[in-house]
Amino acid sequence: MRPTGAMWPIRSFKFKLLLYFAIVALVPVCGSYFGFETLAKRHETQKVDSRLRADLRSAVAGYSQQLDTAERRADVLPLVVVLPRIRAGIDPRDLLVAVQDGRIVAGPNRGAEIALAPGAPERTVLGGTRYRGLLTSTLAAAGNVQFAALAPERELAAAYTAARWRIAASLFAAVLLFGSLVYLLGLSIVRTLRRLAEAADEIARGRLRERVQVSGRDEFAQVAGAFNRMAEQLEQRLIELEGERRRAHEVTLGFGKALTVTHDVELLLRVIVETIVEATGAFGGFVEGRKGELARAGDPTLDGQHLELPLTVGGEFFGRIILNGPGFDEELEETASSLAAQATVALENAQLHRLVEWQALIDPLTGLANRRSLEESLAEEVARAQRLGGNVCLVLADLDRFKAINDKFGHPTGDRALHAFAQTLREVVREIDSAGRWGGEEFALILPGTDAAGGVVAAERVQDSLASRKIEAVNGEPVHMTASYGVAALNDAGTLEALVTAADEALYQAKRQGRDRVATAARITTP
Ligand code: GH3
Ligand code: MG
Ligand code: MG
Repeated sequence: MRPTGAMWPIRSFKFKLLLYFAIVALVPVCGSYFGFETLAKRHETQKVDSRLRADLRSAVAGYSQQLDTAERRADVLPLVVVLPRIRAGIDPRDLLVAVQDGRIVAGPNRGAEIALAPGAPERTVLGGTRYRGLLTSTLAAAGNVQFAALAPERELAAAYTAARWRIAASLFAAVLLFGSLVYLLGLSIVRTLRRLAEAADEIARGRLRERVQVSGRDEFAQVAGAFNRMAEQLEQRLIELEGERRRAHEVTLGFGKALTVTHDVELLLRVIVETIVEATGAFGGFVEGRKGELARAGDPTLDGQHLELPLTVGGEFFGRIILNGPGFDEELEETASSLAAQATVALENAQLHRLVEWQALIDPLTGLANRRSLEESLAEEVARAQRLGGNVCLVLADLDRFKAINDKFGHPTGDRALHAFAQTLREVVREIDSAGRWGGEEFALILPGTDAAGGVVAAERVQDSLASRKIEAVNGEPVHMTASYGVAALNDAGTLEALVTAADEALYQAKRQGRDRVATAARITTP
């Protein structure tokens, strides 16, 4: 527990309680003390007064008796003799004196004046000692005699002091008793509060299993109960948060991994929409591209709230993700946007990857497949033909005297001519055929399911098409260009290597035979 006010330097609640109690209790206790003291004083005085009255009654009665006896003997006794006789009925603590005309005539302090009014007890001083005294009225039948009973004030004072001590002791005992009760009460409150504070500290340290013992049904028990319920809620919430965090972590991890392992755009889009749907708790969602739906997850047709996330890839509009779910707060929208942003990066990477891949397989001058791509295609087709049975025909074409064109018109015109031949190939080949640049001014056609005769037909078609094509040099002059063709089929050659060698040899043969012609190992066709 931390002290909150500088006003109260006392840190313990039980001492504060005790202090409050002392302030609240001391005023009535002091009042009671003075009240009780006055009462006790009066009581002690009354006790002494009635004792004095009893003394005098006894003295007067004793004196009358003595007088009667004396008369019978016809003998008058002096007071000095009578007084000791009647003293027997007097309280041993008191003095008894006989008084005549305001002066003591018998008993202690004989001859001294006594200043007492008859009938009313009063304070008086005799021989330096203070007394409380009571005087009878004059007993007329016995020669103006009065009796006075005297109780020493010292005795009265001692009684007062004893009474005062008794009162003080009782009040002190009462204060002590109540004080102890208050202290114990404070102690029990403080213990409960300390238990609460300790438990709260434990919870603050992350130990959410901590609970406070609830005993009784008072307000403290209610506070403890409320505290326990709060701790339970916190624990529950933390478990939920932990679960959510783990799920988010797994989603992010899986998402990141999925985005890096594939450059397949279709697969990427599916992963993206699935992840965003899961992360936002949506019913479903789909990616809408320029030409329609590209991927979907869950059920986006259910009744719910919509959220649209645009996908801009490489600075261009790619499409948008449309989500449908029970609701999207700011946090969920942020999550979805952040995932969409990551998705954008992955899609950009996929596009770049595709471009690089394309560049690796395409000849940049002609836009046809390059040597590597042609070799891969050829290997694939040969393998398929060998596996399933069938044929593959390879046609190699080489531009005739191309060096001369370069020399005559310059390299840019040579490039133009290469481009024109590539266009010719493109126009002639079927969908399933592949055309590419074999290298320099050499080109290749791969014709699956075609024998050498079919290859010759295709080569002749190219030859015809090239003959009718108008090619212009950079300076506008027409360029006449022919090519020689070597044709070979797998079924004749046997293996891939033999096929290439046979086609090459056939081409060499066509060149030797005079160029602008188609040759197979077996047959040569002339224009
Ligand atoms: P042949 O009829 O025997 O094939 O004669 P040719 O001149 O075509 O053969 P050669 O192998 O002597 O010359 C090939 C020429 O092709 C040489 C080279 O400069 C040219 N060439 C190769 N690649 C390119 C290219 O990309 N652009 C241009 N402009 N010329 C190229
Ligand atoms: Mg050549
Ligand atoms: Mg050539």
